[in-house]
Amino acid sequence: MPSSFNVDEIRRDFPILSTKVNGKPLVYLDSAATSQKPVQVIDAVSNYYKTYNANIHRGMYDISVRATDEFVRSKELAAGFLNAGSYRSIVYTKNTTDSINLEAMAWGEKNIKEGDIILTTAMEHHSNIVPWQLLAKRKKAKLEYVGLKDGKFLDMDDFREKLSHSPKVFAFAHVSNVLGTLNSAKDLTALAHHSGATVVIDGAQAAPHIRVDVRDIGCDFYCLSSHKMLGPAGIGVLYGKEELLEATDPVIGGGDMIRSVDFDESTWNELPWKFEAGTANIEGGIGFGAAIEYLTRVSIDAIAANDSKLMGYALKRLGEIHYVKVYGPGIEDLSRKIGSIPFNVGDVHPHDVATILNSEGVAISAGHHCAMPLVRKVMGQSAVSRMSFYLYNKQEEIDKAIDAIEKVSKILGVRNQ
Ligand code: 7TS
Repeated sequence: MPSSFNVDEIRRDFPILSTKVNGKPLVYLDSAATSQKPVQVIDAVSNYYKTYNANIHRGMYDISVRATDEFVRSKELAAGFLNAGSYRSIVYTKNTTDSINLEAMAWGEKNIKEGDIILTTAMEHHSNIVPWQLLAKRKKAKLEYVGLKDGKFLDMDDFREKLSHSPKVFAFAHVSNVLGTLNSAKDLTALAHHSGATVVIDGAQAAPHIRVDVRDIGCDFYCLSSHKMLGPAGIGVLYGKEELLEATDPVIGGGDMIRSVDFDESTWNELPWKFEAGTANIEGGIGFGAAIEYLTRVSIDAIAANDSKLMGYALKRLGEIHYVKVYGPGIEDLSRKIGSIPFNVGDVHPHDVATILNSEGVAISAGHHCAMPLVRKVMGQSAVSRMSFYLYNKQEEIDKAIDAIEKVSKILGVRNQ
């Protein structure tokens, strides 16, 4: 486990990074889709299965007590990581999608009425659009979107205008999974609160990369996925202010979420358990705890600094290729850009770009990135390529990606779009 930021040392913790693809070392530039996992996380999950696999909250024998303790400890780690104040604010879900849906169904069901305005933005992942569409349809509410300026940042004039109609809720991405745009969560939250809106933040692309302090931001709800921040898939967080979670009824009923059950009615367990019906993703929680310990040990600030260095280098190298078009914030906006670079290689279809890069061992993603309104309506593209970075990436991997992009031009010939 590295004590200070040393990418070679970090890379040794990630077994997959020494594998080969098509005979070439894997260059993994798709961490925005999911991150790779360090051996410390793999071992934490494996160790649970091998030495104390048991259901939790049963407490009658040693291994169940240990499993419960480790699971609760992971929530305490998550609460500390987000500066949430207490693990009572940390509801475990399957992922960011599940967190936003839970929020929209539980809080939204009670608080959104016919004619109310739900406000989100034009740079959202589908998981921060579709749950609100479903809620709006159920409640006959209106769904509105804050537009973008120059295809990069939220249009603050449009935001202020939309806030003047007093939306009930404002849901936005802390960081866009396509553009890499970092939204100023604290400022947006303050403005939305001033207009009386409840604030829900999709932190799927922010929490892995930057220090997130939910109490300093002041948001009401914050959502993230473990699998994008070194942890296992199948576990995510819905952070909620305790008083809001207390005032919200659960939407899924069953074991573990109750205090008592009678034939006619039931009473709910205390926070956060009242939102977690059924046997939990115990190994997921334990692995997520190990992931948070890893990120904390490396230091999230050091990770952010390294991300920014890689981002600057990649933007510079891509900017040198005349037939590559980069979208979203560029090198002049480095402090407001995190994780992802969307680009196109002339008029070559992004799927062909990704396929040729794959032949060189370079993994990038291509398509609409589950943000169709952004990619199609705002960026005017049917698809884009995207490279994304994380703490284990090196400058020389970006060089390999650039070489592979030049190979695309040699193989297919490229016309500027
Ligand atoms: N919100 C954002 C901003 C995301 O980037 C993603 C996943 C989600 C929500 C949903 O996360 P999940 O864990 O619930 O699936 N983004 C991506 C991506 O860009 N490529 O694959 C998944």
